[in-house]
Amino acid sequence: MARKKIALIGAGMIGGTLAHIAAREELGDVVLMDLAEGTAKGKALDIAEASPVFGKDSHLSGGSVEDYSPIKGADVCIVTAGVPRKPGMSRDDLLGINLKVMKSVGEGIKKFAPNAFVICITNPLDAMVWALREFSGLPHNMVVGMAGVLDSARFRWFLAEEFKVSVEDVTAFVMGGHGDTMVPLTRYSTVAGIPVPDMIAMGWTTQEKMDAIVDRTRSGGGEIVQLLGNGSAFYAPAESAIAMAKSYLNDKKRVLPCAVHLSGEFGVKDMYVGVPVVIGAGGAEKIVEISLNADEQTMFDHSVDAVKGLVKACKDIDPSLA
Ligand code: A3D
Repeated sequence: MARKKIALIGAGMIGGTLAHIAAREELGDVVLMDLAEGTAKGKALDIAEASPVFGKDSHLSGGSVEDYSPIKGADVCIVTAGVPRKPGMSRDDLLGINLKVMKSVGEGIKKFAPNAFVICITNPLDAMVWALREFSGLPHNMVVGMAGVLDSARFRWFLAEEFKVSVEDVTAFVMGGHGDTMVPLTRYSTVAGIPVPDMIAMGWTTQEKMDAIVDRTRSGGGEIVQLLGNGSAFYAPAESAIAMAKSYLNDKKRVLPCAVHLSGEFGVKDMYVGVPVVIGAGGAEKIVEISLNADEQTMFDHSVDAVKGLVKACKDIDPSLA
């Protein structure tokens, strides 16, 4: 059987990390594409030269987005092309620049990889994945956004630290848009199946500490931006997108929080928002429409409104999207 092909559009901090993980995990051949051709080729060559040491076989190459033909026939495309935040910037400040990038990337994918499963990471995520889907014209189930896996991983790590238990035994859910309005769902977060509210009742933590963890989850991206001083998180975002790609490539049918196209689910139409979804060989196969209590619904609606504003801004900037 021929190897799978993974196209990484954007060879910056996340793109390079994705290439490294994909090669180490032997997910398939890797093509790194960037405006900066030297960066894409240099990172591909550097990882290829590491492969005899880590002992895995895959072909790594780099190319310029002047010519998208190297992504031809890709099984998975992961898009990080664009600019990241600088300290003091919100994700939404990136909209104008990254919308133009989504247009060229979407057209490249449409022409050369129309059967790929596409994972968008570029911010502001929920609006960019929506625009990327529009520009590419791919089926909605084959274009998803990565944010919820990352936000939930941050939430899980904070919970594991608080309870002093293995990260493996903590599950957590973050829904909604990938911004300050995201909705970390304590009620659906567990330690080995025990809901977090029960952990509070058993005295393992307090409501105040949980509230602080929820706040820290919401501003988790900003915390890293401040610490790095230049650029944003890349290890955890890359790991999160790889988990989504593996679920698709291996038809694992994992239930992951992803930005997916909603057509009436949760009362939302023609928008991408983070919700739990089954990812398998059919792409985004089935949305899990969990029930929300009144407070959670209010937070979710607030988050959806924020995404709506961003989609409207995209349509205002590029009338072809209206
Ligand atoms: P960075 O290291 O700057 O890499 C971006 C790359 O995109 C650079 O190498 C650019 O040269 C390249 N690029 C710019 N324009 C184009 C174009 N038109 N075509 C192809 N390549 C282009 O950034 P990064 O890797 O740290 O982050 C990438 C994106 O992911 C940013 O928009 C971040 O805000 C976003 N991000 C999202 C999350 C989520 O959870 C959703 C987390 C972290 C970062």
